[in-house]
Amino acid sequence: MHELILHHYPTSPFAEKARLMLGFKQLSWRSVMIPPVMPKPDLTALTGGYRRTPVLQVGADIYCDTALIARRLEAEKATPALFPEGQEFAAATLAKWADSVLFLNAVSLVFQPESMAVRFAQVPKEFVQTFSKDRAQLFANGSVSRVPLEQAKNDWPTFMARLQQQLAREEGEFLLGSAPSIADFSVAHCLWFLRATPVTSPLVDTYPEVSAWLAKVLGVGHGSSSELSAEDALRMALEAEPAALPDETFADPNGFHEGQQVAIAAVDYGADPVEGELVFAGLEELILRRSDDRTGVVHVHFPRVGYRIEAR
Ligand SMILES: N[C@@H](CCC(=O)N[C@@H](CS)C(=O)NCC(=O)O)C(=O)O
Repeated sequence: MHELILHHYPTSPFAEKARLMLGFKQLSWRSVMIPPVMPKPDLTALTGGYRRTPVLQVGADIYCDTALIARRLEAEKATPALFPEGQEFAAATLAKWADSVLFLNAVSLVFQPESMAVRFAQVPKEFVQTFSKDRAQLFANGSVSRVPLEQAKNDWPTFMARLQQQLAREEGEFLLGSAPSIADFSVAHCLWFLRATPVTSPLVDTYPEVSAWLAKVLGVGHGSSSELSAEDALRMALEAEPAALPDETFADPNGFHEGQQVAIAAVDYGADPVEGELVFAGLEELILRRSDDRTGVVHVHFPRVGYRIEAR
């Protein structure tokens, strides 16, 4: 059995979502630190160009996006469930809303000048410039643009009031019932992000039921992790064979076929294409086979939803 390897950095909200999901399932994992800005030569040797954070590696299988990382973790250990039985649609849909709408509102609020000044107070000015340029580039080739700060300020209190209202009901301990699900982790990582600076933390802390729920969700912890160098992670990919393909019929609504050379990219942002041979296309997952001198043959996995396939 291969180890679970998370490529991430401490301040990334989506990485926090992945760490919490690992903690929820009480898994052991290896932690590889990646840079928060491009270039990321070790990460992109594994992914073929996907640059977003985090990425999960299991031997020679590379999982992009927390929406799919969640499904891989569910396959690793079924209980407790991230997608509880009978709530599969509600859990995935609420998570998707939080990961897109709620997250982009949080980004606007966190990156407002007053908050940035505090967040980057101890960071050299050159890095702040590099970071701003990198994030402008991240959004340059995708379908979404940043939420204007005024709009985020306008919408945020309504989101929090709705959440507060639901959580205030005695029976609603977590968003979909008595146990956490992926929906809780997707909402929580956005709030965790705002809590990181005193300028934006009141946007969470002034809602007592929300704060109490957030403390419980963050309280699941991160499981047990140990550090791993990027070099060792690449070597582990090189020495491993990709896992067997899913036991599901290859089916693509746009007629892409098994063995076709394609590129796959996120639609929203960070839309850098990854080229390879399409070896699997299912309802939730797309898999590309590609190789790199440093990793050998790897299978790069993407969620179906929110990613597009192009012929090459
Ligand atoms: N839908 C993706 C979004 C990931 C995402 O936006 N990650 C941010 C960090 S929280 C990112 O990649 N920022 C640029 C970077 O880390 O290079 C997921 O669920 O993993």
